[in-house]
Amino acid sequence: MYAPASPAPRRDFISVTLSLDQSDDGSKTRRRRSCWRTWKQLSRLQRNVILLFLAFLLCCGLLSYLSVADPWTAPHGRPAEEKGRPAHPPVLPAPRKADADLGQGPRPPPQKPQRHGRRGPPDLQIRAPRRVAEDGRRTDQAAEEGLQGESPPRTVVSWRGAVIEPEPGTEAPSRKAEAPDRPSPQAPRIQNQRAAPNERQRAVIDAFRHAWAGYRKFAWGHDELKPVSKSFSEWFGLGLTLVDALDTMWILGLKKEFGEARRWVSTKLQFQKDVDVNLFESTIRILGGLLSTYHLTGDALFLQKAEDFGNRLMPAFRTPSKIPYSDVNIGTGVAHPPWWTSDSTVAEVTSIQLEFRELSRLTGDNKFQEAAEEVTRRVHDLSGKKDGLVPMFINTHSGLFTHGGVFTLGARADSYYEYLLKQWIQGRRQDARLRDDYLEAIEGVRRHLLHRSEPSKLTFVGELAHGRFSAKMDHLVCFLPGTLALGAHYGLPTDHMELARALMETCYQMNRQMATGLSPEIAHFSLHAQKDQKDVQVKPADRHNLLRPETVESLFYLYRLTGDRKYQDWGWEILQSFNTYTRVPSGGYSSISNVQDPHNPQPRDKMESFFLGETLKYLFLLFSDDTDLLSLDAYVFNTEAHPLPIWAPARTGLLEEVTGGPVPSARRGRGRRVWT
Ligand code: DMJ
Repeated sequence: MYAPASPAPRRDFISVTLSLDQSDDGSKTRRRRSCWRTWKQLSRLQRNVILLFLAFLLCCGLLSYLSVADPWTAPHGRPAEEKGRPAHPPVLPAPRKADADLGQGPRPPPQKPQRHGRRGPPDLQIRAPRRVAEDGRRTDQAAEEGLQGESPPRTVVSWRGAVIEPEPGTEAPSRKAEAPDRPSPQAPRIQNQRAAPNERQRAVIDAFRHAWAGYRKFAWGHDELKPVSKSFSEWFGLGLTLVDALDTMWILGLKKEFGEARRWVSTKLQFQKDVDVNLFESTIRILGGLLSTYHLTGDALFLQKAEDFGNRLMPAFRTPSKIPYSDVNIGTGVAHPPWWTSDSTVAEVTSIQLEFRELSRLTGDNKFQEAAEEVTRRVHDLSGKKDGLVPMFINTHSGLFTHGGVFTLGARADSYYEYLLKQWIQGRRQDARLRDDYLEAIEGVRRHLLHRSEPSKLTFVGELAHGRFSAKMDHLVCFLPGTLALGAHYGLPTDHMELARALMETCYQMNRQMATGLSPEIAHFSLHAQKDQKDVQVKPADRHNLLRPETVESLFYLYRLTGDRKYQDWGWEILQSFNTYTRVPSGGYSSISNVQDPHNPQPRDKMESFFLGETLKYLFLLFSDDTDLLSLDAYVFNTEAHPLPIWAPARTGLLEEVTGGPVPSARRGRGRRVWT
């Protein structure tokens, strides 16, 4: 107990002595009285300091709770009024003169490189990375020296802390990975036999070029462009936008841009870096981007990089439960969960399988596939689901769901459902468990999450928290119409296609009913008809738009699989809105803070890598009438829009790709096929 020697004098320092009193009999009452006496004996300064410290702890606890409970505790605000769109809406900051020249190759932005800032939802933010290691610098230098030949540097790294020693799993890519340096069977069709781009596709190419110009001038080789401040931000320090955009450039036919980016990958992209990466985000964007670019180009460089990167992610799976940690240091091989929890996000651990499975198929090294599929197996067996719907968190020690009772198809759960279907398709529809889990989940959605709004009766997918329905739908959920349509194309119930159409209309209205024509991050739907109230309501905290792809992604699937041109028209409207409200004249596009104010959409000064990797790619494909361009019978898109081949029947060999699967009737096009 605290025992002051004399009546507490005022001091300019704190001295608290805690000792266990041997004579204390341990009675709670005595302890409480003694604590109170002790408290009274403290000086005011001492009490204030202690109170301040407790308040600080309380704030930390509250913040941490909010980051988990955020979706459920969004402040209720009056729906903002929708204003008419001005004929000449305000543009984002005007370009500077110096922006003109693009021919001289990328110039470094006029600022010091930033340290790796953390990005993403607050609950994914992790500790600041350590310095780039000495050996990392040497590796970079080595890469520079090897520039002429453009052969990727063959570095040997270690997973044992700072000790550098060879280990088979982290050596330069295996012979198998180096071997297939020919274009995949699909690649020539994409590069040489496609029709000239139509007018709308040319508009997408123009948008891409504009976005790329900003990235090239102000953020070259960095993760993300900050188009308004003409600078960049780092997340992993791996040229995220560039890698995410590689296959889009190839598909759009931007050879010059692609060549320049390829050279950067060859000479600058190094994974021997002391940096933490998020397993999911880096898998879908970097690993997925490298694998799909390899498939489209046949260029072994991309497979070598993919294998190197995949190896560096593997320590994430070394957990007691085999459920991977959220983060892994690709230089030291140390993996860990976020500092405040040992949980991982369910969507994150279940949306890396397409990429890891494909990496195994290409390299012949099963460890990637085994690690990822073990997660699928364990999640399949888990209790705590509600009619196929999964909670949002899973513990890396116990392997069990945590924070149960909350069910959403939005953030933290979304791509779990997407990857059930897509893994089933990728594996030639052999694994019935994946299909059945998917079917059960869609029935769970119907039973618990599907409602209709008033007055227009829009079908939407809400959320369920401990038995209470919330009429709230993330824009992220707009991946679902496309996924449902894809499932129906592969013979799943036809009512999935009906639901897809209904949800597609809703996602379109989430854009259409905003004054800018762009969806908010989260929409709330009116459940009861009220005078002058629209179906889609937005709370002040939710009215931002991050240039996300989900609506146009689903429009692509719906058009490709139904041929209904209204979906192209809807996508065209959205592209116009991006151009009107998010295009920064000096280069790039910016996410905005207020989709309801066309006079001041408030640019947030950030161009997410998925705008190039996904949004513009899906728009380009949506406007194409060529169903052979990345045919849905030959490719499955990962959740970052990177196309990966559907596997061929085993007898045709590992490196062959399927161009239609075991198809009973229509091999391609829009015909519906049924098989199980
Ligand atoms: C992308 O990184 C992926 O589509 C992911 O599945 C969800 N979030 C973004 C796009 O909104």
